Amino acid sequence: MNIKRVSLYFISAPLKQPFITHLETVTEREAIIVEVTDRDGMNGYGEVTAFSSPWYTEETLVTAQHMLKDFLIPALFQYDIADPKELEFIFKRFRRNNMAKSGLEQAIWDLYAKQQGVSLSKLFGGTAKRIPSGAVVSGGVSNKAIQQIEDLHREGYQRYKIKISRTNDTDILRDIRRFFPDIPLMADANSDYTLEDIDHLKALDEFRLLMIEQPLAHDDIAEHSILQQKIKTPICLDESIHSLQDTKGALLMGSCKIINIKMSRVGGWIQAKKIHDLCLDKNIPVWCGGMVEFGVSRAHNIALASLPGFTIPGDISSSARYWEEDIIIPDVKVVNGWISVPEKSGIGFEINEGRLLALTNHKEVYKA
Ligand code: OSB
Ligand code: MG
Repeated sequence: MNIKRVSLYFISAPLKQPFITHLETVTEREAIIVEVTDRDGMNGYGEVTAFSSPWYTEETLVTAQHMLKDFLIPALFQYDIADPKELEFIFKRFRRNNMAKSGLEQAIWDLYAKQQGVSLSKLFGGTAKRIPSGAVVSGGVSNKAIQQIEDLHREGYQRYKIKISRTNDTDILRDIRRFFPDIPLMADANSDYTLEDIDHLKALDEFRLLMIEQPLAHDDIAEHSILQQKIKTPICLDESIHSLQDTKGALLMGSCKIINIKMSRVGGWIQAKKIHDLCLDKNIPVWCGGMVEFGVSRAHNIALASLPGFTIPGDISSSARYWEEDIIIPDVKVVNGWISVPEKSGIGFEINEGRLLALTNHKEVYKA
């Protein structure tokens, strides 16, 4: 692929509105944008979506920098790869650190697709020309959540996800259902419950949720299978799924009926595609999760969500929900509830270089 350089842009920007879960409130979003450049000066882009602190996964942007600098980039430079598929074996000897891997792997796939002159969607067998959009609403106070849903509904969003916790679920769901009896609604618990809450969780069936996302421990597979037998609401796993192997375990045990595929959580395109293919084969619907991300990650997500197994609207919303100005051109727009899948090569968006540089606090360049 003639890769001659990897550049890391350490960026940060304030969110237009804070992203709130019972675990953390994010107001300022940091990320690493990975740029790989070939000998002809062509660039590919990826995004490390780890957070500043390890509240969602164990990684942080500092651990990702360490992994990229000391292991992943040197390993990449050791081989003259002809196809990004080789990265699976090159990165395999470094355990986990999936978000660091995903950022670099994405950039290399983007470059490869541009070298071949195809879109990432087409390269991975995407079939959808447009993808349905869903949005996430912070829990907290009912009237705020209801207002947010009303605004999003006007924009045509096709699925609503509310963040819940043990101390704030029934009331807010009841209030939402009173206003919107029939909207496609789901709840994300970010692992706030235990099996002792089984009766409480059973009672949530009355809200006819599309699914409940990650009710139990972030590192659990087994107890979710017990819970799934006791509740009608389909369970969707998020935090528990880091790999194809985790997915196999969850499906074998019946721990969920739906999987949230986040490319960054599973280490990139190759693993995401494998999970997708397994779920498609086993008739398990999947959807594409979000990371309150900048446009580069959003662009990869759009391509991923165009694959045929993605039958449920994901957490891919307009750039304008979070950003005053995104780092891609054009920014991601939801029109009547849909996002169109670009046909241009690679991620199909240009980099907004002025904006990227304006958000960059620090840059590191590594040469092959
Ligand atoms: O649990 O799905 C989650 C964002 C960051 C970390 C974890 C999660 C989320 C979301 C997606 O809920 C929000 C978004 O990107 O719009
Ligand atoms: Mg989640």
